[in-house]
Amino acid sequence: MEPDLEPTPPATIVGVATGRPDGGVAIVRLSGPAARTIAAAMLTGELPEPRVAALRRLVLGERALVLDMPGPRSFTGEDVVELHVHGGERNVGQVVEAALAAGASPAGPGDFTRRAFEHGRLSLDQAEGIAAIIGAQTQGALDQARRLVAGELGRAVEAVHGRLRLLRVEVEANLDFPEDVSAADEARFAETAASLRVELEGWLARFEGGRRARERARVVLAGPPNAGKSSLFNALLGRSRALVSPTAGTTRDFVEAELELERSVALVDTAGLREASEDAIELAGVALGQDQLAGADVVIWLEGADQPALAESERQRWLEGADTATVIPALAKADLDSPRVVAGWLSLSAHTGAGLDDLRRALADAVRPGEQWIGLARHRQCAAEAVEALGEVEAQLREGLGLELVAFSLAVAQTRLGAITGHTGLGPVGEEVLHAIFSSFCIGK
Ligand SMILES: Nc1nc2c(ncn2[C@@H]2O[C@H](COP(=O)(O)OP(=O)(O)O)[C@@H](O)[C@H]2O)c(=O)[nH]1
Ligand SMILES: [Mg+2]
Repeated sequence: MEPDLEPTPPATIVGVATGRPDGGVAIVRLSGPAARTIAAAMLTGELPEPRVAALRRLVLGERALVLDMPGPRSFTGEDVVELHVHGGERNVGQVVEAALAAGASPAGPGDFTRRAFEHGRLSLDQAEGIAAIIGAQTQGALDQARRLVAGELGRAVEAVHGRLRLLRVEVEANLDFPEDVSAADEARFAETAASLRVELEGWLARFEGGRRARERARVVLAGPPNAGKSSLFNALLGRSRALVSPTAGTTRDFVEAELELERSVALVDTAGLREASEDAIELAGVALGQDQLAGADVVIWLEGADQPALAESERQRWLEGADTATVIPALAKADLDSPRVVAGWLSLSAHTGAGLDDLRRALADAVRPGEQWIGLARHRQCAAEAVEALGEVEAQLREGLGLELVAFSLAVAQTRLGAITGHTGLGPVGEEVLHAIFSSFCIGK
């Protein structure tokens, strides 16, 4: 039998592009080779002229504003038809049912965006940017997501990727004639690989700044019981949010509130840290406080000026879990007569407000994101793997291991870097990567 050489055409999918619960209008979107035929079958009249919205009556009785966007100049790159209908679960459900009855298949999560990627309308990082816009919780996250969609990261990746490709091609061109490669050529290869690695290492550092700009920084108040943490927490917020009492062990849970500095941060008050308590609830509070320390970006370490100094080793032991945080040490209750002072520590009074401006300034400095750039966790991972492969290239050249290995490591670097945009130049991006990205979308996107 003759093998069937015709590839099966992709299914035409239907999904609701607007959110749930519905607003006044819902958009039912069709994409695929049969989008226009299916839409035409759902309408009583003709499809409107391409890219011109027109009101039509649907066979099922509902009216729709219809928009026909023939491919390839559409979001997915395929023929797309949008039906803007009234919202309402029952109504919209019936419109979708009518499309299914006319031959459409239900869209899965991210299917429209995935088709856009597959037809070259979007790169992977832009598709991730769309998901990031939808999920953005902070202004920093939204700004970065928009920059991703605008293609800023993708363009930078393409530039470095192009230089990497040139180097690989040059090395590969010499594979058959290794005797023609001089030491000077090898030194030049190593130099180019090193400069690409340094550039990507710079990205890694700036990706971290980007992450900090996207996420709200966590500032955790910690220290022994009765230091004045809850009083300071309330004073910084300008209102009584946490309980204050002369009885040590009053704060048992942690309390969190938003504090506006240059940008808003999460300020967290914790139970005082001490081991000697017999009280199970207080001990549980101490454990919660330690969890908070582990997730802290900044720790305000507070001791009362009226309290005996804690041994440095004990302080360090409490702060062990907060190893990546910036620690700002401070003494509270500076208004008391002859209080303790420690060089390099802030002196504060929650009662008089003394030193609070200095503390606010120190906090704002500590949470300022620094040089920042867009780069989600997957991008960071890809760039880190490319850096590693370039390191191998340098080592292989240094040790004279042969150009085959060098060419292989360069191909690895090129593939890893290209995986950011999905354009590796060396074969397709793995299905598991695509699945992980697009399955995080909602249906209809
Ligand atoms: N004089 C003075 N007393 C304070 C100050 N801050 C807190 N205190 C007192 O210290 C005790 C413990 O305060 P609290 O905020 O509950 O400490 P925490 O256990 O660290 O949360 C309370 O009696 C407070 O009134 C301050 O700035 N000046
Ligand atoms: Mg307290």
